[in-house]
Amino acid sequence: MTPNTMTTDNFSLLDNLAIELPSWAFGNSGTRFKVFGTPGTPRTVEEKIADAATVNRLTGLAPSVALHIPWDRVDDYAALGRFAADQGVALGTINSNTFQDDEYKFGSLTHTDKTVRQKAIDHHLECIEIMGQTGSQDLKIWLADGTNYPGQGDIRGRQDRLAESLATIYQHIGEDQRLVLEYKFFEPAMYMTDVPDWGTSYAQVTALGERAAVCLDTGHHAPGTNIEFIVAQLLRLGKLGSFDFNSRFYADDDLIVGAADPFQLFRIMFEVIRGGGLDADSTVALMLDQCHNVEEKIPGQIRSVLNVQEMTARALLVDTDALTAAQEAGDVLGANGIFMDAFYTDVRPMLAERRAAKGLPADPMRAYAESGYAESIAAVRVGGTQSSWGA
Ligand code: LRH
Ligand code: MN
Ligand code: MN
Repeated sequence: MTPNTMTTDNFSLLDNLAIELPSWAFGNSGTRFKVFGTPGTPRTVEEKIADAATVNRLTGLAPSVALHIPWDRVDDYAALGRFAADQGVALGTINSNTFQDDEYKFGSLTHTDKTVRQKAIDHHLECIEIMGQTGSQDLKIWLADGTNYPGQGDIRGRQDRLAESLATIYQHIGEDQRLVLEYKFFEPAMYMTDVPDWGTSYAQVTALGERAAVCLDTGHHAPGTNIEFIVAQLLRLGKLGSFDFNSRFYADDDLIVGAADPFQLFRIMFEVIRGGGLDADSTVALMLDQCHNVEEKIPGQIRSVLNVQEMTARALLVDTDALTAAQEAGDVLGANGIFMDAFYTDVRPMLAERRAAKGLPADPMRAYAESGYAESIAAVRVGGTQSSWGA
């Protein structure tokens, strides 16, 4: 039996951890039953960015903010970029939205009507133009396209039209830009979704070329799916472009990452590290895609990035030499024990020390509560319309 010698030698990789925040996490969200308002909720994109920058100031983990178009449409994106930079963050991924217009009732990039497909393509071209102005690298495409009843649509014809539409969009992706295609197994389509799984996304992006990759949203899988396997496979194939982190108990809940299943997050981060996804030259982009329906939004985002950091730190503790030796010796329980030893280690004191050494608050949740920021935005952000998921 190989001795298990856990060390923090690899902890320097934690310095490479950067988690992009979604602008829409700071707006009000809810279910089809009710959207609750919260004092201090942003009314403008700038206010969303200011909240995201607060999360970054307290954690040092969230240097960029993703925008969703048209929710975050502004007249001057270069000015928005300067505003973000003044706050200490950058503008990141541009997310397209072809799921809220009446014309898209029967699909967008897959629609049988060429004029609807063209409208959806043109929307993506607008997003690429915005990327030029914000300096964003990634165009993230998630499609609500799909059907509700067997026979409603021609499954194969829809794939063909999707391929053609994506190829048109891809022609406009710049040398330093990427197209990432997100999959989701169901919802809003209930019978058949046009990009339901990593295999479909992989097939579509592979046909496009080098600058197209898969986006893995952790909430978009059937219960019981082995997500870390997908992570390992996509990294192996060089096609894991980005993550949308969140967690789910049932369907696409968009709950705080690591809240539902911290062990799953640990296993995912272990595969990310194993596949080089945390190396300095990694091209895997980590992002949250969450909503905070009943909890406070800024602490919700702080908790989320800390959860990713904690599970990453635990994954870095795995004694990989001992693990490989146990695996190769057929030592099933020994290998499992090495893995679990790392998972069960409480890294919070070590991370608090690291933060303090870097001039960050040792306890960012507490620092936020004591900062007075929540009270100040509640006092100042009166009047106007609070932003919400979808606006
Ligand atoms: C779809 C999704 C996708 C959207 C976001 C708001 O469920 O995960 O990433 O852009 O939610
Ligand atoms: Mn998503
Ligand atoms: Mn989702």
